[in-house]
Amino acid sequence: MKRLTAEDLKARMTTYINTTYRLDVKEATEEEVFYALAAVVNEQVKPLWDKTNERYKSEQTRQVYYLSMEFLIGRLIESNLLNLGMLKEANQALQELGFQAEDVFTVEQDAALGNGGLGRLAACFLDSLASLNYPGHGYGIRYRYGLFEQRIIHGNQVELPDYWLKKPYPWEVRREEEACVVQFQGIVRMHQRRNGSLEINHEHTDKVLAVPYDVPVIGYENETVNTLRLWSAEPVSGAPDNSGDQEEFYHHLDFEHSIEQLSGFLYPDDSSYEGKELRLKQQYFLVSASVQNMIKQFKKNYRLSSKHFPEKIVIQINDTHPSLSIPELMRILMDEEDLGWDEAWEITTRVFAYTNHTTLSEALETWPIAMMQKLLPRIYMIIDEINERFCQGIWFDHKEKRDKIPELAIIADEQVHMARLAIVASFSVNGVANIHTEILKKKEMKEFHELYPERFNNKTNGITHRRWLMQVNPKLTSLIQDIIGDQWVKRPKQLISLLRFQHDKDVLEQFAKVKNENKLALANFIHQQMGITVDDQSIFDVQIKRLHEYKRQLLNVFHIIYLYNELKENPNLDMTPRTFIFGAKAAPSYHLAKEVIKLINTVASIVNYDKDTKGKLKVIFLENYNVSLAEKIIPAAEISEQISTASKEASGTGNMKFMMNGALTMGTMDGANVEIYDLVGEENMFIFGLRAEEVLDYYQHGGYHARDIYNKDDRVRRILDQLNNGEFGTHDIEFKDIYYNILYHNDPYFVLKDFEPYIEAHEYAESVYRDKMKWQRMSLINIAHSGKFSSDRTIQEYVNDIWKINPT
Ligand code: GPU
Repeated sequence: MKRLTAEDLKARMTTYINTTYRLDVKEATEEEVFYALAAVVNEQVKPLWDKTNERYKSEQTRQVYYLSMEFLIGRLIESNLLNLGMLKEANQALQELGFQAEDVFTVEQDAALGNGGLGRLAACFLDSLASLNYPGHGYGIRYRYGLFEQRIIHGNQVELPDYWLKKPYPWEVRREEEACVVQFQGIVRMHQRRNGSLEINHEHTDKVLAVPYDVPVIGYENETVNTLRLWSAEPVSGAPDNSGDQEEFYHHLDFEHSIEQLSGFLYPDDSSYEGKELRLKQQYFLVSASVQNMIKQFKKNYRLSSKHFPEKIVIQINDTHPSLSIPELMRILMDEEDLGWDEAWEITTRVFAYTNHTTLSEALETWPIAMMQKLLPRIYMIIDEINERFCQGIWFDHKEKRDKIPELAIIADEQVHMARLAIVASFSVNGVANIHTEILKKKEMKEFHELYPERFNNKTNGITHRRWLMQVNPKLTSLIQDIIGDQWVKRPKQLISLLRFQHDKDVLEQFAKVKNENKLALANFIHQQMGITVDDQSIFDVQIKRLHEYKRQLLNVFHIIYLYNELKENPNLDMTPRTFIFGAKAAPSYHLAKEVIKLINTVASIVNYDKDTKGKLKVIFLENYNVSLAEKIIPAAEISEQISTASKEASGTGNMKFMMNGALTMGTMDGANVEIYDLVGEENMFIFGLRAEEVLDYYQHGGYHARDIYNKDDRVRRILDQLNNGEFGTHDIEFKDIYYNILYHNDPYFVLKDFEPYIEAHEYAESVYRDKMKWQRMSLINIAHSGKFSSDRTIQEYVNDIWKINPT
């Protein structure tokens, strides 16, 4: 396929603008130019997309389907251009047409169809699948409202709806011919057939039409275009014939409205679980439409009987959110394909693989039996049977585990335990970083691991280096290319050749220069957004991620308050200036998390305007943290805060993005930080705090004594008292909840316990920063080792160990 030059792009965009808007280019707005550019991209994509699909069909390719309630894809214009090999050309074309590329790109709304790490991981995986030529597609929900837009008003988070579809979304194609019906509620009747098998009639159901919208997933310079298929909920039929009857008509409108709620909004909870019925409906809506669609395509394109399904299809479920796909496949195989239980089970258990993303108990999904039975009667019957057979199997074949049945059973204490269902039915169960997988095997899923050791495996997360290095940091990318060429683009581990330059002062200076330019750009952005001037010579210390107690933004704030107190006592303190940058959304119902946002903003409002700090301390809370904002911040970061309570962060993926952009990790031995440590060594990052075993040990023995630290450590006592006595805040109750949580609930996330080591790690980091060359060397070593964290490596491991698919 011929790549378009800047001239070609200009010509095509001009034609589009002339004919569609009947305008000259110079009269066009950024928005019109954006749609013109997107149209040109789509023109390029169309034949590649068709060809990819034809190839999969004609070669009867084995394919993987990634089922996920979240795909946090962000903006696509730049990554689509990059992957088509046209990003530079597009930048040039836009400039020559008299537009600022950035202003054109930002017309596109972020598709925020995800909360955080789990959803962004799904997006990176799709990029890697396509870029490595693998036949793999995503199935998700086309939420009309994505993750809420955050405003900060008087320091508080305020949530606004994210109506991202207000303007047409240029990347999606509605595919009405692929629509299908999803059924809820109703009555299940069973008849014994003459041959003894059961006939199932599921009647009087509520029916919803699932209509797919397809988004192309473009591989990097390889002509592969896979599909992200997002389902939208619609009424099965229009208004009734007798719509002359007003009453009836209004009733119908209410009904339509209730159906459209199904794909109405994304639940804003990250790593936490809420047992809301609408969420359960969303989950079944996704999996039923997706599994029906897979079977339909399989039959149409492969002309094989359903027995051959596991040879051609593997389904990866992204946490337990889509785990109802298991009983849904059983249902279709038995009730619609007329297979018996054993045959259906044999097929099902060869198809599913499950990824676990957390050990936090508050995130493990369980659904009340009553709710599931009412909403999904047939599905519940099937889960009940799976459970019955599973428990029988333990009773008879694993006598040694009889007493463990209550903690193994899928249905127990009035609840359906989704992780247990997923483990029992999947041929593979994986965690997302070594330490996380080990904790699953030894603690949370110990009993299951003993039953099925062969199912458990690790797949350390990754990020696409195309977006998170090449797209977001063009300066660093071209510097790396100047130094080691571009082999690493296709083989990111080749970044390791940078190591040869770790003592090359000239090279280190060049890296420093790039970082400084990126810092300046971020400083300008901050100024323009918030009117605050930050010192571009200060250390840019960044923590951007969802707000959670376990991620310990609070520890970060305590450090800032400590520095502020020091400066107040000694305004002439010799301290390298710091800029602390935060971005974080809190789940709307998560009170303590919102308090921490308020605290960060309150500290900012005090510190930033206090003359005694002499500009040495700045605290910036950037509102509405999302993928596009991350893309601006990460290239400019120098310290990457990855400070979760050890054992709590399954992997983290932000840590990898920062490392790849040359920031040094300030972190606990948690999640994938441990694997960064294994690569770069303790001398090239700042490790501090309790280890996972210590934390787990404390939990087993009822925690530690937070109060002792309060009593002994003046710095800690001062900070907590400041929170309690209203020194921060406009009225004196503002931060009491945080105070009480630490002292009266015994600091469940070990903030005080890790305070001193954290302060020391920061002091050490500051001392290293004074030695510019040393810092740059550490930074270079981090970039050099970051290739391991390309999601290309992760995907290759899924392919080799789980999916067994072939590149085309
Ligand atoms: N994660 Br469970 C989410 O982002 N949302 C969730 O609901 C659950 C987990 C995250 C983990 O917290 C993070 O450590 C991990 O890197 C990410 O999933 C991707 O695996």
